[in-house]
Amino acid sequence: MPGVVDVDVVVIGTGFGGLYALRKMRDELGLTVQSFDDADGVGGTWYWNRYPGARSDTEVNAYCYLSDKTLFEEWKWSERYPRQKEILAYLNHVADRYDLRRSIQFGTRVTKTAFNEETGRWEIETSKGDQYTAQFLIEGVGLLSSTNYPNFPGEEKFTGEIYHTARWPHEDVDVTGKRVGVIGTGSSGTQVIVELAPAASHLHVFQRTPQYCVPAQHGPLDPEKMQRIIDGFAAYRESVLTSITSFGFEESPVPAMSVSAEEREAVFEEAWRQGNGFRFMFAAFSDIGVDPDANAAATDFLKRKMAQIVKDPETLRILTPTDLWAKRPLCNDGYFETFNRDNVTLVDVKAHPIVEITEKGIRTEDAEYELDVIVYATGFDAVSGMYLKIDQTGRGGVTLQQKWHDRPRTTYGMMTAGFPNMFMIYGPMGPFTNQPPVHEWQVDWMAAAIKYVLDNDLGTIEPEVAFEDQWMGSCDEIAYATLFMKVNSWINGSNVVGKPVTNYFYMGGMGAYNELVGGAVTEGFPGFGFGKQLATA
Ligand code: NA7
Repeated sequence: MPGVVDVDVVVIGTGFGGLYALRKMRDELGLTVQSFDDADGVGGTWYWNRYPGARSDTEVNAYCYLSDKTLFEEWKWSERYPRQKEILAYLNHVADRYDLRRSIQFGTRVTKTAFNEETGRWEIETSKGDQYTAQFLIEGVGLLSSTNYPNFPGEEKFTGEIYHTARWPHEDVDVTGKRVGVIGTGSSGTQVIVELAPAASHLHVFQRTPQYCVPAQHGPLDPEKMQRIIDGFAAYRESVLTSITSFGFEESPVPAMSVSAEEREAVFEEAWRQGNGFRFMFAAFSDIGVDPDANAAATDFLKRKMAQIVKDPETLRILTPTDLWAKRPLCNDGYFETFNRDNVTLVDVKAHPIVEITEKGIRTEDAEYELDVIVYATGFDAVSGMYLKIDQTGRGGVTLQQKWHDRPRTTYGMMTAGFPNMFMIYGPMGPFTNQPPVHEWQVDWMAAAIKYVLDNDLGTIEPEVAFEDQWMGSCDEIAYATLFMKVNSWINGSNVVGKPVTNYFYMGGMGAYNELVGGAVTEGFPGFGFGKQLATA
């Protein structure tokens, strides 16, 4: 077709996963690759989430690529938890170092993908009107990328400034002397609250559900620790990819209730001192995320810590969670301390929900709060949201929106039956872990699948429906045995109005996933079907 460009692989997205997919497919497999990104630069989530205070809450030794030791050695991080600017600089360095930009079209959204059953190729359209065909389609569109923007009535009347943390402007937003309202107290909310409070004349925090939060213990990077990792790099990478969470720390094998109350207290105290939410949840004891008693012991400790920090009893009451600790664990320094400031007020919007945005600010059921700046820290239509924003059609004219109407269905979180040769990096029903090293692992798996198809002249690969059903069943069996399905959060889709509330993850840990899914490569991809490509480009 005239004007249509044929390539081997189209990659959507240039975050951690998309950049690595481009490099892997183009430079290691020697395929022709075209990448697209809606943004004007690389970075994915780190391009968009520029809000004050934005930073990784994974320790940086695991929040980076681990596939190239030289890259790991040459890039010098400054802090234990890098800020958004530093992570974005790293990803820009990666794009330059591997000469990736020449294969990326920025400012271009992929709007439509359709599998042509006669040619065995994907037909891809973009917001700029480009048309491509590709044998393989890799979607690195982001787990936490499609914003959740609550539709409060009256927003258009507000005369001040409105921002969403995940769509923060590129230029600095100066809140000095301004009355600021932040809606939301997840990872983004807690970070932006701590950062904006000192500058604002007054900060109102509109909290719907209270959160547990442990200290991060921010600080400079420990160069000796990094050197130890470099010295034993292969073993370190292996340990990350065979652990449960891939966070780069040693997880505990010890159940919380198997030790004495005194010992438990000492372990929690040490975990608090070391900082990091995931570390507290997974390195203190083995079962905080699955055993209600272990979880209660942890929350009892965390509530006592909060009570030692927060001075005003009513603020403490509103801030104190009453449910399990089974959202994504947060960590941040100075979060609860911020509520001791004279210029910070906590508003309980569970008790009195927001009813509208007015000309002057936010009106809840019982009061109106006058504001100059409103910050939505309301999170994401996570996991499946970005895939469903693209008009995608697989075999038999079935769209992804139709297939996933009741819930997203995938095999290994990387492919979905009826959509041959379409791969998802960290798609639904993939492992619940720290992401960058797992992105690399999954892209390596995709590269092995693609190579298998090409070497054997098979044309396409796709999961069989019955096999996908088995995967879904085992994901659900594991997830419903955890506590994460018992508390509302983006992990189970309950944060977005109208979204299916269900399991979105494989919660068996990266180590088990690595063994099970990695084994498919050497076994010739059991459970997958292959079809001859009917025509070549
Ligand atoms: P989260 O963790 O989903 O947090 C969103 C917050 O916004 C949370 O406190 C929500 O309260 C609140 N929210 C959402 N909608 C509303 C409405 N309509 N009214 C009041 N409050 C609302 O998103 P984040 O961006 O902080 O973090 C997402 C992930 O990104 C994080 O876990 C890391 O993995 C990185 P709720 O708890 O739903 O009552």
